[in-house]
Amino acid sequence: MFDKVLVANRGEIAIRIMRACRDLEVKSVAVYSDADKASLYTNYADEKYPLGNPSPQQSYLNIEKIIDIAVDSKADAIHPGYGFLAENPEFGKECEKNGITLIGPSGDVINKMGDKITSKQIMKKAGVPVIEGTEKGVSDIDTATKIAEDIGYPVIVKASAGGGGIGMRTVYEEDELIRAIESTQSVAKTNFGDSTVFIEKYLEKPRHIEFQVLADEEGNVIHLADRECSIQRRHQKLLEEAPSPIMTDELREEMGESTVKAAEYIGYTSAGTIEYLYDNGNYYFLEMNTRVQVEHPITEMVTNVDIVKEQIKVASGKELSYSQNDITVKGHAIECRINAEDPFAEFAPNPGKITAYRSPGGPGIRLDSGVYANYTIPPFYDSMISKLITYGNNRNEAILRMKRALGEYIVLGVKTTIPFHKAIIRNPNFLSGDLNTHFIDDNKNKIYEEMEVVIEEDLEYVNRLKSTFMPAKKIAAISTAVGSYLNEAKKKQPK
Ligand code: MV4
Repeated sequence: MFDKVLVANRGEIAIRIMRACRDLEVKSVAVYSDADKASLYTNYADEKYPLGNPSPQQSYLNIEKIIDIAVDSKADAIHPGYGFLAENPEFGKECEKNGITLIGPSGDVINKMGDKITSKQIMKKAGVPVIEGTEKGVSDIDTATKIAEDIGYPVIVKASAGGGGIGMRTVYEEDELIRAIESTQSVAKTNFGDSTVFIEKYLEKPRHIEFQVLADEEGNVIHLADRECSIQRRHQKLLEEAPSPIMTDELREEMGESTVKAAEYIGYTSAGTIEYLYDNGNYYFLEMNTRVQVEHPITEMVTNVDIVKEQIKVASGKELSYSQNDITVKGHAIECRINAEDPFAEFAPNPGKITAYRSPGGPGIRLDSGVYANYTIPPFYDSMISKLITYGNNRNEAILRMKRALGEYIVLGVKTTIPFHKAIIRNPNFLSGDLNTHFIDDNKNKIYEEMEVVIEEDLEYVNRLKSTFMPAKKIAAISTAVGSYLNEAKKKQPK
């Protein structure tokens, strides 16, 4: 096992990784920008080293600085978390040159899975279902027209180098095809420096279901079942659950087998995720994420496997602690991503000082947080401040616990997505498990109406807190903050 691991990330995921290190009795090293000197993770680590200027390019994306710190601190491995350098093959090469283990898959696999056409070709060869469409890039319009006609409209034009929802256009009739191809090519060229595009059948109301993979260096590959990730807004997930409400033992067996086959075929190591689109009883490979994901805790809750711990163990050359037969899905878990964003202003980031903070607790609650009372959220990075995860023996119990936990959770001073989550958790379509990737758009009006109700309930709750530990002055401040939020919310109702 490693003696010391440097965590090349910040916020809640940095703490999550350091917790796994501590459980393994491995020392952890934090790197922090000037904006993260007072962050929770910075001071949780056994050692901390400054990165200087807060700009991501100069701090958490600065390969040279991070490698230098790893060498100086005598760390034998680096965990990149998600985002930043997590899927950067260049970083892996630099680690290798300096004799440092990168906790993650090989650069070769990252490259292959980063290209949508390549990954789709590979998965097709591996025998994993893929969406009907072109197997290569298309550029001439005659070929494109013929292909689209064969597949049948609607089709979708996608950039091979695309990501985060950038470089995608749906086409409902032939007239729109040329323009869609040209515009996707141009967007792809600008954003990714590669104008290659391909065409697929467009699935109109699919679910996004993904499978967690773990693989060691001995060739052992297992899957940790499914997560339902359909509830997202502009390609940012808001709420995830495990298992998917539509999952059956048979479908899990089949999709799990596909997942393991896919990972085996590419010689995958470490933790990873295979994303599928599920439509009408069929599932199709969408892409592979070659990192540990934000939503990994819901899988940890229902499988009882510590994914980050396993990831560190396999990177140190140990075998996986589990075989497929050891893995069962028990109960249900839900995660709400709590962002410092204003749901009444198009989810604009709302950094600033957290003036009052109270964590939820009790049975079935897990809070992976990167913040604390009086902490100031810096404006330079992602707006996620914590992940609230609940577990129950079944979906209904997990939902009721989420309702309770969201109700207990107080974050004041900055606007958060908590009221939005409260509204989702009461939505009838959510409650019945009727989900697809258009859930937020399709339920928008209902969600915003419900938010008014939940904010009024927040006000009542804060008033009841008067007899608790908080000084009267603080209670007054909270009441004012919640009250003004309610007024604003009423003004900003979308048409
Ligand atoms: C699709 C699709 C429907 N049909 N492909 C969005 C992100 C990118 N990685 C792939 N995406 C989609 N590809 C076909 N052939 C719908 C989406 C999609 C989506 C997928 C997963 C989760 C949320 C989504 C939201 C909008 C569109």
